[in-house]
Amino acid sequence: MVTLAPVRALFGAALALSACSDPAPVPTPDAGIDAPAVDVPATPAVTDGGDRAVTIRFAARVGARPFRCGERYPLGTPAVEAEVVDLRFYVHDVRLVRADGTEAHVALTASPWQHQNVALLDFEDHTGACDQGDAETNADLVGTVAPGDYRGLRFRVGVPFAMNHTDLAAQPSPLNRSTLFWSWNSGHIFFAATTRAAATRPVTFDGGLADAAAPGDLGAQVVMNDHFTHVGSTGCMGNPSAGTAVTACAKPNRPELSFDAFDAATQRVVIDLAAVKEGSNLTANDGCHSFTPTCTPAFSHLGLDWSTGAPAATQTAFRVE
Ligand SMILES: [Cu+2]
Repeated sequence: MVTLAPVRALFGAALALSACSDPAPVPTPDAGIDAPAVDVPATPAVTDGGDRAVTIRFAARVGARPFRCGERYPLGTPAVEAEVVDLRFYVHDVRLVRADGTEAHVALTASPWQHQNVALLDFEDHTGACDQGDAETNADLVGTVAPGDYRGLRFRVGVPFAMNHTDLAAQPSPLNRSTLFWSWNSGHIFFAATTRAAATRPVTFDGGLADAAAPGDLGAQVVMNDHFTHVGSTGCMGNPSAGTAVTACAKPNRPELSFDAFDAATQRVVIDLAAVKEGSNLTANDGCHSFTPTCTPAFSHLGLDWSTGAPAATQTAFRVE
């Protein structure tokens, strides 16, 4: 028997509490520590007065279709029809690349979307099922760069270590989004891509998922399954709220993207939600909050090795058009 609306209402409340109840218990630190000394500097700006304005445009798609809140797409493996809920991510360390391979840093102009060379790209507009962010969207990096003949583009996804482990309430926009922040210890959610698909699950009388066919269970019901891809640093050591600074994170989880051929004047960087969700079953669980092996496929598509937290040459989620 299918009773979509009542169960969905029950789950609305449950999801609001559990939507991102990460961080999970902090894993034991292991090899690959990202100590601040080797982490990415926050502000490698070039400002010699001769710089020229540059805009690096992004676009969001789901396969070949534009990403739009309120629309449904076939997503995941096996493919299911899912609504889109969220697509936002931070980028930093933006560089244009010359023909000889040398780089010029793009200094991002301070704005509500850009702070100290960190930018938030935001493709959800709070319509339809998009209930994580707000109405505003941002698809452009706006900055300046030294004059030059540039052929390529490089950037990292995430918030630099030095800016990632502070009190959310003290942070300026765009670093102040509560739905893109875990805690002082774990810091920001660098990349958020969430979908919502109908899934059939055993449900208990109080709306929770049944652990067994216990008395009071309602039996199999259609519920709305939010599937998260939440990427952020894990294994972070320290407890800032107790006065102990975070000194390092075992798994930095900051992808580095590199495109040999990119013309800022005519091209865009496309993030493809379908590629992010490829290989993940969107109705089997609530997805990935960076702490569990359910992250493995999405991390690979974003160019990360989940087991080490290091960048990997496996990304399929970004392309140039
Ligand atoms: Cu999460």
